Amino acid sequence: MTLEYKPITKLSDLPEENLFTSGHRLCAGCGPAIVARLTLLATQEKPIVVNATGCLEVGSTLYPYSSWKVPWVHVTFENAAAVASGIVEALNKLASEGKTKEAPVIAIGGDGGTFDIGIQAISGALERGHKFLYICYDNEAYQNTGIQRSGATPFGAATTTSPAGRVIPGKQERKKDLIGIVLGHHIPYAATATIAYYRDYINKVRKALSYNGPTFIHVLAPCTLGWRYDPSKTVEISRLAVETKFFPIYEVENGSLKINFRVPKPKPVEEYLKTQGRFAHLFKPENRHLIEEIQKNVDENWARLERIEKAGPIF
Ligand SMILES: Cc1ncc(C[n+]2csc(CCOP(=O)(O)OP(=O)(O)O)c2C)c(N)n1
Ligand code: SF4
Ligand SMILES: [Mg+2]
Repeated sequence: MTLEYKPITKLSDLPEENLFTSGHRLCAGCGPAIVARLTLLATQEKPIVVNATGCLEVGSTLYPYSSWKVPWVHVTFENAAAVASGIVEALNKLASEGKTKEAPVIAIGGDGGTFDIGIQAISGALERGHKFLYICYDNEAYQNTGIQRSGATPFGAATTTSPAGRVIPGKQERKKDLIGIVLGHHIPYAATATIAYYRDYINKVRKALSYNGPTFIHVLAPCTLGWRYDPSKTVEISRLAVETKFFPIYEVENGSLKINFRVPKPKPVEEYLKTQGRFAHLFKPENRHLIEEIQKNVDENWARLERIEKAGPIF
């Protein structure tokens, strides 16, 4: 189902009823819970949601309860995109026979279910061109099973499978370029976002659902438990990720990249790192050079995005 793009400018433009209800068992201050709330506030028509295994699914649907006041399907860790594409085609067939209404279809999965385990199903669905929105809520580790590192965990972060200690100072590999991977499928819309900039995120969900093809949003969603910070700081940390250019906010429409927040006076990356226990070891004298390395990577990544933006459409 293709919806007309109606951006919001103020909170009162949103519906009063939230279709992701309170009473779930996600942690206080859980970033992914905020993603779910904002997503269901954004959709103009009731969507069908396909949810991969992970904190969001486990914490919002403890049998016999559910926080989702929309049709919602839990699928295995690896195949949210495959199930979503099947639902899209079933709806198309039924609608063509006048047996049901069309509905927007949204697949949502964590970084483990997206960057790593579900990537094959996502690639297939994007390549086949089904009209659905895939949202990756990125809390930068396999949080539900005990904070294991994923392909989305940033360089230097301590997790239970990249512990900071005598052997290594946290994760030794860089985060995958997820948007780069999905753009390899020449989809019409892909974007990054984070919860502090809720209007930007809501409008991106609306814009994505207005495209007649597969669309993708990668939304940074801080995790109080795995990132080790006070639950009251979730939004602040999500904003700092943007203000330090650690997590650039941009969108790519029909191959043209636009940086949505230019950050005229970026804060040093350590302002972001020091807010989280997972990076605490980087502040020891013997690891300070790693903060410089992270700053260099952040600056290089930003310069790369600016080059792509300036060069014009990439496909
Ligand atoms: C194929 C498979 N492997 C492992 C698991 C166990 N498992 C359940 S949730 C989860 C972590 C999910 O990580 P992510 O997708 O990042 O979501 P998060 O829990 O961080 O929200 C894992 C490993 C599983 N359910 N299925
Ligand atoms: S562990 Fe992290 S992602 Fe999971 S419910 Fe708690 S805050 Fe949310
Ligand atoms: Mg995760």
